[in-house]
Amino acid sequence: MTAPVPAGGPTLPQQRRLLTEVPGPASRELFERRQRSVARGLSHVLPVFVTAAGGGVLVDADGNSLIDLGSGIAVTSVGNSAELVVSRVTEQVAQFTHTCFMVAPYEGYVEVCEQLNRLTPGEHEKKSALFNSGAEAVENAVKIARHATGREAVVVFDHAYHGRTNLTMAMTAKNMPYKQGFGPFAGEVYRVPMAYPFRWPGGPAACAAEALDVVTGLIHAQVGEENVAALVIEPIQGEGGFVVPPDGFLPGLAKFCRTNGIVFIADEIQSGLCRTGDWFAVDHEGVVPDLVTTAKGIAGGLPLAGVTGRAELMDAVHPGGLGGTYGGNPVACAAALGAIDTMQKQDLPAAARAIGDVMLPRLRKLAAQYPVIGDVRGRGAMVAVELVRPGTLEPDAAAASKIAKTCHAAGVIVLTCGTYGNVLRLLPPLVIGTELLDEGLSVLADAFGTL
Ligand code: PLZ
Repeated sequence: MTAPVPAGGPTLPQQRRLLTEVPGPASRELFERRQRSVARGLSHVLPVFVTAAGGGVLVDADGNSLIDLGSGIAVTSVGNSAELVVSRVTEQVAQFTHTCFMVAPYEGYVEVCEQLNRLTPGEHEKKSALFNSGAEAVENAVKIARHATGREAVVVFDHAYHGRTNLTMAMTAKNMPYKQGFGPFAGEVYRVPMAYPFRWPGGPAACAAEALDVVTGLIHAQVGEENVAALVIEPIQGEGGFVVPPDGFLPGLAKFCRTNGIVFIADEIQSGLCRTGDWFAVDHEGVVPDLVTTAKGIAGGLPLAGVTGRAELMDAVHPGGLGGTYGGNPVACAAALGAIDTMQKQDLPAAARAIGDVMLPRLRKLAAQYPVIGDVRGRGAMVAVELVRPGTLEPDAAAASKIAKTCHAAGVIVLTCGTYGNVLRLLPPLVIGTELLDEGLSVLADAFGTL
């Protein structure tokens, strides 16, 4: 028997309520069907089948209401089925669903590009192009940089995540599960160390300057500055462990790129669109990238991604050189306009900062209590704890997985990440209520007590 399905969106009762174990019998039955029909290569954080979602909760097929501290991996920043997303999408879907922007254009696409040009850092003239997924945006940013510079090499970082297509697999650092068995990978991708304060051999205070020296030294010695088309970096790394580079590192890289004619690409797919308390994570230090990739939070859950940047770079590519059947689909553009409108009207950068002001002190208190927590880091509503064997840097992935499972069973969705799988990350919708957030954090705190 499936429970009656409530309507999703912001009117969904904002509560944690467990009617069955998690996952319950209805989800387990659906999971059996899933096992028979869906490929094994797709995995789940938590196999509950969702029937409604809104604000900070997901409701499953058994009627359980779970607190969402993951936002579908930083996507539903405006909340699931947010009011302005639903109204714009509903209007658009009744009007027309597809023309292909390359066949016959429509205003929504142009409007999303205008918004991205306005919101991304820098006062220079900008242009944008739209795609379907984050990986596709990264691929296109590299295409544009290569075309504009006439160079081939791409520099990426340890712990980087840029996607699952062939080029972006090559750019992604972690082998399992993303790359294992999927080679050969695209060439001309060079990896350099990331400024990772918690794990920097010389300690956090020396990290920015030393990492800059190492990175620029490696590029000079092993690639040659004049061969580098682009340097691609997540201003706060996502899948790789929510690594926050120390102040000075990103501005230093941007300067090095400027000096050497290298296109500086900020992959803001996870960190952008209000998540870290600014519109973009690079805003924190006033860094102005040449190109910015966006996806995830931009369209309230519909598939849309963008590349935005200096007009002269974006326009370097010949007509017809960029595109795709669905890129900038009109329904996805309508969703993006609703999402961006919501971010502005509800001042979601401020909401993200307020969430960080609740989460970080509580997590730091937990860290003082439980030595398994080696580091607490992040900004705004993009925050994580890294778990280690007490007193060492040895990653404790088992502890991270156990805590996540304990939270799931108690009705709170938390995600893990990190090259070593030992980081618990929190990415609540930016519209989550304070009480719900508090309750979610209490469940997490209790989970540490059961380790
Ligand atoms: N760049 C910084 O975070 C997507 C990946 C989930 P797509 N991160 C979630 C998974 O296991 O597939 C991501 C990102 C950064 C690029 C991407 C890729 O975005 O929309 O998943 O292609």
